[in-house]
Amino acid sequence: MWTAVREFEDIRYETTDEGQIAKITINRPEVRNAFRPQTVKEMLIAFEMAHEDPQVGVVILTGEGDLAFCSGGDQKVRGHAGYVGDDGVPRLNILDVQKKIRQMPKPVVAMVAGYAIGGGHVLHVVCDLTIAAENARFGQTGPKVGSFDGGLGSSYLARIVGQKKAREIWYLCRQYDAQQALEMGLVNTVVPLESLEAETLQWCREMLAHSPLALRCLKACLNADCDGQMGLLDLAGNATLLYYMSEEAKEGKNAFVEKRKPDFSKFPRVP
Ligand code: 2NE
Repeated sequence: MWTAVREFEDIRYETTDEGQIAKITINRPEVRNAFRPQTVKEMLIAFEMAHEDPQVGVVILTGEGDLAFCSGGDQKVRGHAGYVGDDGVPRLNILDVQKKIRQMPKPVVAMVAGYAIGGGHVLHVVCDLTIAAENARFGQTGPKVGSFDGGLGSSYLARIVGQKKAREIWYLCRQYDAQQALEMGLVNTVVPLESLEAETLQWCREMLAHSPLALRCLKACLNADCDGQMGLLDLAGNATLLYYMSEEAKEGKNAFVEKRKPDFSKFPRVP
């Protein structure tokens, strides 16, 4: 039922439901789906494909197998100043994926079986929704392995679970099971492992039945609350998009192209 759209080395990019649902799967189960620079590069391409494809309405992010969603940065390729790829350059480019998930104007759903740990935990945090299997386990490891994510990984986490809980998660590096995650509002629902994908698809289909513009604007509005001027940029972009669709905006453009004065008199100044 899934159709592979493009071949990658570290991920899979597939669609279903006539191309309306895209699924990005981190495919490195031998390291609990830890990401290396190549993985991140491919994730960025896949998210861009989903963003640009007008057919796609919802994106699922997941990990291959039942053992892990993602275990964060691949510690075996971590070098002096970041995660080192074949080109020898150290990078922390997973932050670009976080930005992409947040900024793309379509809901992104984390489908979590097994571990969502470290930078893998942050990935599910930045997704719009998280559907967890009963075997899911969540946590940060940064202070244990000499790392931290003070950006969305902490500040946005605190918006979700509150300051005290976010500090506990980061300072103590404990793991939390799916039920605990549900109780702290970190995930949207917990389902048996065998129904994880069916349930996730059901949530996606419910969203697909709703107004794409309404969902798009809601995402931008909810982001703007925490994203400062970059949040306003996205929110205002949506306002411009809607304005371009109006007869009033079209009058301005048409008048310029037709080399005449615009006539805005017929457009009401609504209270
Ligand atoms: C994920 C977890 C809890 C799983 O435990 P378990 O017992 O199920 O598996 P095991 O045996 O630990 O792992 C299986 C194989 O996967 C590798 C392991 O080394 C092992 O390989 P072998 O030794 O058998 O060859 N593996 C697992 N996670 C890996 C990783 N992240 N990098 C490289 N190899 C990994 C357990 O494995 C675990 O705790 N993993 C480490 C989690 C972690 O600390 N992640 C990094 C956090 S920092 C980060 O992600 C980050 C950031 O903080 C800021 C910016 C960017 C990234």
